Amino acid sequence: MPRVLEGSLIGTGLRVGVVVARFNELITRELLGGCLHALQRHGVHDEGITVAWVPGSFELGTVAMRLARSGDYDAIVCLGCIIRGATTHYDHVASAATSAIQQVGIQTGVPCIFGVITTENHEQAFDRAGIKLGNKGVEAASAAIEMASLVKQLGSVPVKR
Ligand code: INI
Repeated sequence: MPRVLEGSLIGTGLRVGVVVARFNELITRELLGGCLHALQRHGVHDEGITVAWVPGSFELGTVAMRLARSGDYDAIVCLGCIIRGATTHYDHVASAATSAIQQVGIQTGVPCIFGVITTENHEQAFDRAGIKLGNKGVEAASAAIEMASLVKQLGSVPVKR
């Protein structure tokens, strides 16, 4: 029989840091609401949840890294909304946020979830914040719980190199 490792969706006892960008706040508040609701439904207690607001998605990685390095969290969720405008600013913010968030997980071993919507316009963003196509914050919450649970199981897998 193969050894199969798979995270559960049971959040009881987990500590989760949620970093949320204020830019496009009308949308990111919906992501935050969906995320917190989903964490609670999966059993994560309020005392286990910390929410930190940052100015924009560009700043998500900095605060996520700080929380991850504190050793106080089993997973970090980053929530943001980047909407393409007439300038190239979108591309810079989107690629910087993406790679910073990825680096948090890789460098610290604490799962850091990419709950950032990247769209062409506001309508598409609202669709992904609960109007039509689900809520990215809900998806991010369950990914955080699954990854936190999986990483706990990986504690029993020895590191050799
Ligand atoms: N931040 C976002 O979260 N979404 C955006 O769409 C966005 N745009 O388009 O400019 C944005 N910019 C702000 C950026 O994240 C930083 O907060 C700012 O540049 C200060 O460092």
